[in-house]
Amino acid sequence: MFKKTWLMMTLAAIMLVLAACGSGNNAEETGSAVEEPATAASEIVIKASNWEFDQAEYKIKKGEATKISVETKSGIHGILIEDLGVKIQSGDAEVVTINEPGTYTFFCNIQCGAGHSKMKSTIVVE
Ligand SMILES: [Cu+2]
Repeated sequence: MFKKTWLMMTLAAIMLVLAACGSGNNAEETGSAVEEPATAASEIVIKASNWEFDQAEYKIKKGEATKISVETKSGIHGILIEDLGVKIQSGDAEVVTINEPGTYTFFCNIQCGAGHSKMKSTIVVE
């Protein structure tokens, strides 16, 4: 855990340096793509542990901006909703609006150990 945090901070520092060097005259645009979680109409929380998600399905209303939060109770996990191209690490959240009803399977996208391949759940949009 500690090592990982250190690595992330180092990477962040490197990115900052690179960004500072390469920004040139479009520095103004930095940060324009940041998500605004406050605009979500509803929220679901996906709790991950070793080695499962707390629910077999999570429900979202179609067309409604929904904040998806990922929390970790044990281990280090994240989710990847392949069909939507959405990736969220534990401790993070993302606001998504899904207009197409259906069942979207997602997986843990971090090699978290022996039960990793069993970490699978679904988001049902209706
Ligand atoms: Cu995993």
